[in-house]
Amino acid sequence: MSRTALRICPLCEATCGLTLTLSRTNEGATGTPGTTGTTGTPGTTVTGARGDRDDVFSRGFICPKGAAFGAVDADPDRLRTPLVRRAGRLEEASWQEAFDAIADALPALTRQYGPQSTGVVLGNPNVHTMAGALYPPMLLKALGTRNLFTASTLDQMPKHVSSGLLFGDPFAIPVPDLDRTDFLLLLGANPLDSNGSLCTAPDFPGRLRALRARGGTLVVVDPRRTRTAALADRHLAPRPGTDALLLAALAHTLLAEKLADPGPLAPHLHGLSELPDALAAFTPEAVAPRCDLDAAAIRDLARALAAAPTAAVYGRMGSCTVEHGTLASWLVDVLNILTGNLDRPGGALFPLSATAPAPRPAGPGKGFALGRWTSRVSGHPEAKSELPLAALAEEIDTPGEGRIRALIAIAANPVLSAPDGRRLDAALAGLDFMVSVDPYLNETSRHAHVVLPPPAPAQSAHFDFAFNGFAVRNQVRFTPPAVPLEDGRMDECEIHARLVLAVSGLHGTADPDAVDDMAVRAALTRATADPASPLHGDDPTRLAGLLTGSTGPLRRLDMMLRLGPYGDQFGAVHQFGSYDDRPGPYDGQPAPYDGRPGPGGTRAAAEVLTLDRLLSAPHGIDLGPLQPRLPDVLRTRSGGVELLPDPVAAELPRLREALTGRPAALVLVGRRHLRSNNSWLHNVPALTGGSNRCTLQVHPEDAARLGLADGGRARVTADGGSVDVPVEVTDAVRTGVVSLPHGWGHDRPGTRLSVASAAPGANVNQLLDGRLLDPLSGTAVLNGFPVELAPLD
Ligand SMILES: Nc1nc2c(c(=O)[nH]1)N[C@H]1C(S)=C(S)[C@@H](COP(=O)(O)OP(=O)(O)OC[C@H]3O[C@@H](n4cnc5c(=O)[nH]c(N)nc54)[C@H](O)[C@@H]3O)O[C@H]1N2
Ligand SMILES: Nc1nc2c(c(=O)[nH]1)N[C@H]1C(S)=C(S)[C@@H](COP(=O)(O)OP(=O)(O)OC[C@H]3O[C@@H](n4cnc5c(=O)[nH]c(N)nc54)[C@H](O)[C@@H]3O)O[C@H]1N2
Ligand code: SF4
Ligand SMILES: [Mo]
Repeated sequence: MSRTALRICPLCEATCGLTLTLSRTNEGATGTPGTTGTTGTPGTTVTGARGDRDDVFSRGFICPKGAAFGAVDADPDRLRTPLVRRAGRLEEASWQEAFDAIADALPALTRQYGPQSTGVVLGNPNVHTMAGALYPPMLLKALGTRNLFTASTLDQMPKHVSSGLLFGDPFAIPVPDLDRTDFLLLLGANPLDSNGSLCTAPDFPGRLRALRARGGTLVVVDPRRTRTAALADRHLAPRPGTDALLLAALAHTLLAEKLADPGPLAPHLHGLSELPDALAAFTPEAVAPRCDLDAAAIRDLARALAAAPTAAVYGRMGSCTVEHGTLASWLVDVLNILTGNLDRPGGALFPLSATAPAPRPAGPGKGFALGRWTSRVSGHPEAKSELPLAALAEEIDTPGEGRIRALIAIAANPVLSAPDGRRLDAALAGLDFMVSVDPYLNETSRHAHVVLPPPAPAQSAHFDFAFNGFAVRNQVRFTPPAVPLEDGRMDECEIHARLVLAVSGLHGTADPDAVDDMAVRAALTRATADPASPLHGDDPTRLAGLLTGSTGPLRRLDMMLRLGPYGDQFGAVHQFGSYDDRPGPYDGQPAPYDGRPGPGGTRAAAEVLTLDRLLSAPHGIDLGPLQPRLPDVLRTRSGGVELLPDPVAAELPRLREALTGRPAALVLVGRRHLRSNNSWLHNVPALTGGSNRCTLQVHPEDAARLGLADGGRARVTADGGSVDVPVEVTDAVRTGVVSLPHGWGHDRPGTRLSVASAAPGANVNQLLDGRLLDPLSGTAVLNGFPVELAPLD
């Protein structure tokens, strides 16, 4: 017999709702090899996954990764018990033994060497798990360390920094209003393969097609002719690393040709009058040779952007993980502001997530500071309380006071995902103690002294704390575990809570629920002490007693929903009475991307939110299209938008220098494949092979010049070392640019990745030595760095 269960897909930022088919293996429903396996209660297998057509946001969309959910879930290489290092070898152990080992080691190290001696690395899947949202802040507080490194400094940190400086809040990131815009300028993103990033939009491809179908314009800027570029009205293929120059020239043109018109934003803008001078050098004619674009095409683009009834500029990986990543990220929003598109329907809007703090009245905020401390070895400034992941190895292997001696890595594989994996690999091997919270024994976790494996995704509840804040439509969804927790497994929330207890010296004396109770108490105490809160003066204990939810993390979710912008404020007020008075979902707005309205009645019934209410809506609750939110979102010290913040102004001279610098003859960029996900899906047979291969794409002219043949092998060399790779000759990359995907290099001993290690690929990040960073954000330059190529055969 089979049944179905809903599960929000955790495999990318699109957050599609899936309908899983679950079968009892002992009743014969075994499915095909490679797509099924045992998981959950013995005998329960995920035998299929399809898009949930009733999901209020994804409406049935699914991609090949989501369709392979069963195979991902059932990978036989997933660890089923904790591992503990004994006499140098990792051996299976009980949870008790694993946490005992941590409680024995970490507090003692802190006592001996101080709190900075423990580092924390948080990897990408933390934004895809409930545990990753709820516990790491508490872990960091318990440890008292500033040595925090996350995947953000290999990714979107430039955007956090530019938003922090512009709006005073690093999380106030405007997203393109995909379903309503008339014009989308998309730089350095390939959503047809990535399914989108910092722009949560299930069926991003369908939404782009709908944009064109309603007469809108799509312009893609990418040195590769990606599948996204192939969909565009116009594709510009600049030299990598020059987006900031291109964007500056667009802004310059708007200002010089008097096309800038911020409209109703004007009263909130500070520094507008200083922009023309700051950008004076960046004429289209000045940047064109460096970008390798036509000056007239740049002018045309600026004019088209200004002329569009509504437009959104959106930049992602290819404009972030580059030399001037923060400047490019800043200029993206400068353009949205100059064209009056920031904060208006059809432009770029700030989503309002159900677990965000309730909106507060506009006014000056605390602002955003950079470089409040610096890293020990190279003096890199912190950004958003993080240090560059590219500098982790040197913080471990450079002797001296304050050296990192212990590491907690959660859902992170920096040996492959960060620069110079070889150095990091050696550094990890020299740690006094390391903990990995990871389902796999991989290139990074093989160095751990204790590995704590979370259960497979079908056994975990799901709520998108992070991505609802970047979603193109306000909505809220929750899925409980599809399959009960298997015997001997521990929910990832409990793993994190016990880790907090173990590093706090409370292992064995307190219950993991105590960690959640602490979080609840702290938040409710803050709310009741806040004169602006409707709960001001109330009793935190009374309020805590009102929370529903069968587990600690669910009670926390209930609390966040109830305190949030759509919440019931524990009955104190119907705060969002105004919410119910808003126009209906699509009143006065163009139809959504597929013309189908949301399931009838959900919105009318969307009374104030609680966990119970969310649980009664298994396909989610639609909270309507994005709404203008200025000036309430602003948290700068001035209370306005800081168009030309000091750190940006101080960085501009370096961008001016780039106008005259000599470009490298050959640079490397990355690429993503639809059926891959960073470093950890190469162990699932259903997702490997085909186009998902680790090949070096080279333009035919470059191949001829360098004597490279399609199918041959080449050695790529750069500052960090060399890698040998198969060559794929294709004109999908422009001349002077080669492309190699990341996340490969599964050839180290001591892992348990039987599929991935049989086709290991090469680690592109070995080409980097960790020194090349976007200075304002500490983000590694992963795109557009110089390489040399030589044939191997
Ligand atoms: N050259 C180059 N390098 C890049 C990039 C690039 O474009 N080019 N992209 C960068 C980007 S954007 C990112 S985000 C990083 C990603 O790099 P990382 O943050 O290191 O993430 P992954 O490589 O995806 O590895 C994720 C780890 O989490 C584990 N994991 C999977 N599911 C779970 C779970 O539910 N719980 C826990 N606890 N662990 C889990 C996996 O086994 C794996 O060990 O890579 C970056 N590196
Ligand atoms: N299938 C799949 N989906 C994923 C992931 C995955 O690994 N596989 N990873 C997830 C993660 S962690 C993230 S962060 C997102 C990222 O999702 P996206 O932001 O869409 O990133 P990419 O797909 O890497 O696309 C970046 C594009 O930038 C181009 N590029 C390189 N250099 C430059 C440049 O200097 N200028 C411009 N304009 N373009 C440049 C590259 O050619 C590439 O096409 O994807 C997520 N989704
Ligand atoms: S696009 Fe694919 S991988 Fe991403 S959430 Fe949807 S089904 Fe999952
Ligand atoms: Mo990422």
